Amino acid sequence: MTTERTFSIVKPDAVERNLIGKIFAMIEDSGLRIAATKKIHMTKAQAEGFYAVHKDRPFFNDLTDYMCSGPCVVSVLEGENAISRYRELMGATNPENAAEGTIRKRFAKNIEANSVHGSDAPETAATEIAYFFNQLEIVG
Ligand code: RTP
Ligand code: MG
Repeated sequence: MTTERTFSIVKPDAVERNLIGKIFAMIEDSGLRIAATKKIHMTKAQAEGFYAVHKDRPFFNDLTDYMCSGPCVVSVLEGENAISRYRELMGATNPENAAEGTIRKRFAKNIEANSVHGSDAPETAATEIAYFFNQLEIVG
């Protein structure tokens, strides 16, 4: 198996409630490593670019408003099978369906303000990492 990278966002609802450290602790306790991280406040245009894959979905405008409503923490996570492991740690999109012990079960407010984002495939991970970080900022 090879080391993989994935992209994570601690979303505005979680940053606003001072949950960055608790979410990072869950990430590190799971064995994933934080290879890069920074706090940002996205513009509407940046949020629309990031979630362009959802541009035709009914929730797109609400989602992009929410993602630029306050600061986020964007990170690159690294480890064996990091993409699927982080998706498992996050839990289901809707916290009502999220399993016990997941970040969304513990912290998410609702299906939109669901505390974290994680890439869903190697191609999206590469695109999302490059959207926010340059290679010099990532230290594995
Ligand atoms: P993410 O991309 O943020 O990691 O979440 P995901 O894969 O679990 O969910 P996805 O289907 O990609 O949706 C992206 C984000 O859009 C918001 N959402 N709102 N109101 C709604 O029905 C609805 N559905 C999705 C959530 O913030 C979701 O994480
Ligand atoms: Mg997604």
